[in-house]
Amino acid sequence: MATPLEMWVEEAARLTKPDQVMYCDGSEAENQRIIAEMLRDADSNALNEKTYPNCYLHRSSPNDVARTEHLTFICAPDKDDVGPTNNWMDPDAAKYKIGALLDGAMRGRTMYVVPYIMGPVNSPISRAGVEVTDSPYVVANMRIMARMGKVALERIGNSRDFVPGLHSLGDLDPTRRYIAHFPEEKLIWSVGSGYGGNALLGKKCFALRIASVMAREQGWMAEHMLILGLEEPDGKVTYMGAAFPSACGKTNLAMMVSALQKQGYRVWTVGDDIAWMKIGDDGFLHAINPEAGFFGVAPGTGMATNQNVMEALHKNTIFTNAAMTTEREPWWEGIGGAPPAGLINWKNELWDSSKGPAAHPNARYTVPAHQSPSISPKWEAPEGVPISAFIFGGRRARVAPLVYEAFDWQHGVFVGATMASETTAAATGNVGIVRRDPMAMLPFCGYNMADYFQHWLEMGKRIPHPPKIFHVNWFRKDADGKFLWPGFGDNVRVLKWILERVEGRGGAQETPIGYVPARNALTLDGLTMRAHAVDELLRVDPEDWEQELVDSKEFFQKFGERLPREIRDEHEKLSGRLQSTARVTR
Ligand code: O2Y
Ligand code: MN
Repeated sequence: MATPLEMWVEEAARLTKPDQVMYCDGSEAENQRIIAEMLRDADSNALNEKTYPNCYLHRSSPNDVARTEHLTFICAPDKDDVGPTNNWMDPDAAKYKIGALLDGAMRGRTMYVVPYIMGPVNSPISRAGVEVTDSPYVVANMRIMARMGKVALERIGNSRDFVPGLHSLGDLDPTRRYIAHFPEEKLIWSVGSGYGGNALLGKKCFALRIASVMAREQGWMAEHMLILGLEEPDGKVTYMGAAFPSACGKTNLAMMVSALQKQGYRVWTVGDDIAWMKIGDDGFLHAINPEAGFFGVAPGTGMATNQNVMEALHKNTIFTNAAMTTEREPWWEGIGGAPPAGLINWKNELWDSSKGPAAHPNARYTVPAHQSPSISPKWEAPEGVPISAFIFGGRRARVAPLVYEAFDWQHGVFVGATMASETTAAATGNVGIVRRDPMAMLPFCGYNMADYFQHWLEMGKRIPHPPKIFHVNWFRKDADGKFLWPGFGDNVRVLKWILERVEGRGGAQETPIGYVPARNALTLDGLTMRAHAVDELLRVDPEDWEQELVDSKEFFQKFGERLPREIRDEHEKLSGRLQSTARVTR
């Protein structure tokens, strides 16, 4: 008798009509065959075997270089369940429309069946998925990003307990590209893209969009959060989850080399992008990293910004849309040094400066997480790590201070729900535009975000020892437009204050928006910062926050009556606190 997995694969094959179907076991021998298949295409190269053993460079189609939010759909019967911040399609209409594109899409190709586990193999928090794909590049990446093959097949066995995902490159035409999620069926269909989040279905599609729906139904949390451990001089490690919109240095924070390492404060990486969290028997929220690798942005990454990842990248890594030197080594802007002569750019052309950046700005590396020197000894702990603090963040030139702590869980949910960041896309002229991105989940929540806020509020009532909630902003600028805070490894100074607050000993001062560090409560030794700059970093300007309230109210209005009452209450409370501060200072 066929298993549910085999039956689903047969159904997918009936639709897409591949020449052959190959079940992946995840072995090294199989991986070498898949890589050989990948290299048969002109768009992939093996890199320097001496300096980058087992590393490859893949060039995607130039029209397929990033996730495509406008082509990403949540397909639920009721549009209101999907909410105003997602694209909606009726499930039957989606099956009809996208089914037509998938019909025969794998003719002449191999369908690879990739069973995988998101999370440590023996963790009760982990979940299984199966991706069928016609892209060997996707298989090779999935093998790095998830626990793939035999282990997953064994876990799934005869059960129907897996999230199926059907992926085909199609013809890579953006007008025939769809990334569709069916939350009722817990099913993913993706066609027309071979890139990143669109094609590696375990990542954003399963681990966030579908998992966020499962988490709400089952009482846990699937969040767009890095997970780090901060070790103190006595060896105790405190774990924190942090959510940032893109371009806020999330990977660098997760893999930071601490500026306070000599004083005994060290940062350990558990995950760089996604956290799945359940309430443990000890009453703490326990987090696992569902992924096994990092799919990080290469440009801007160098020894000065992320030494750990740079050390990790020298073996077993797939680079996507990076440039390549004459030595067959990967190269990108920000790796350090001037572009070497003879560079081949991401489009496979001999590069010169008239051609723009040599690497695509969204060029990526896919690297096994365990290769990072910063990887936590607990990163595969089946029970996960207990989370003591959540950190929300954004890129704000003015409004948000360096760090503040929410008054309580409900206020913290409001802080997350009002998260916003300023855009950095200089190429399009869109610099400094404020974008709301609640909990950094706007593109990744698989259901109505108003209900998502409600889920956060409900979880707060259920967690006996909830994490304290903080907000950080590494990007505040002075009147001359210069960054006030050095960032990178010095961000550990802020983590140290957060840790001290968790332990009930950090000095704090109350403001209308929450608690900021008291004067001298931040460890700044070794930094040459003027007292004025520190004051400026921590300043809360009531006028800026009044404007912020206007802006967030406008955003919340999208959700109409569905917005939880508690969020409205927090909005009013903040407004009241700002007004009384204004009265006192006037
Ligand atoms: O453009 C893509 O497909 C990748 S997006 C991505 C990759 C790794 C981690 N996070 C993200 C994101 O967009 O949040
Ligand atoms: Mn992400």
